[in-house]
Amino acid sequence: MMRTAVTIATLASIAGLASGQVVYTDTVGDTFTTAGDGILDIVQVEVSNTLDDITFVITVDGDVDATDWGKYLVIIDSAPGGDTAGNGWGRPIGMSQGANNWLGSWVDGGNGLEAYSWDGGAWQLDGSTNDATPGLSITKGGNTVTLTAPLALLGIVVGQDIEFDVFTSGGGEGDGAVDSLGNPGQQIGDWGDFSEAFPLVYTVVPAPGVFALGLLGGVAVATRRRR
Ligand SMILES: [Ca+2]
Ligand SMILES: [Ca+2]
Repeated sequence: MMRTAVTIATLASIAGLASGQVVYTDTVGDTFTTAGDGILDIVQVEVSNTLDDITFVITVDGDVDATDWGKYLVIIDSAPGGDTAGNGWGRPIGMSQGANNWLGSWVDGGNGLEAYSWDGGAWQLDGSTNDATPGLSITKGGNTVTLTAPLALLGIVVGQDIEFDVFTSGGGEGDGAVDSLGNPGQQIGDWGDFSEAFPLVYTVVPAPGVFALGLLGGVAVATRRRR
């Protein structure tokens, strides 16, 4: 009976890993300012994908309905090359290994999300919720902001590893990355300070359900062979 329970727990664990949902946690209280009562302080980000889209569920230590001037940003290295010093919004944030994609979002004025890509010489706006770009969406509620973008729009393919970081920023166009998901320490000391991304790795998994079933099948075979 005990063995059965352990086996089920193991299978559930493997299925969870294979679903492509990864939670990246950050320090609470690692921002230079308490402005916004926690809306700039990242607690965790859950990243997941389907065959078509990638989703970032950003949890912060404040209420984005009550205080809505925060900006929520994602920088991605998805291909060779890229911008080594800037981003789609021209904020003082860089990724020295080369950024290829930028998601910029706001949660006031009805919410909005823009997707940019680096074309080798400049950042190009590829889609926006303001233009009703298919597959691009943003929702918020309580402590979370959820961003979804089509993989094709970002030039990302199933099976590849991407490196990324998620930032919060303020309402001023010159505001930098007040918090970085990848940096457990304080990211900047003042609003306009330039800062560097702390890249994290996410593997864009193929058809999550099928992949999980395949793994479970493999476990079942291995179990039979041991008997
Ligand atoms: Ca934080
Ligand atoms: Ca941080």
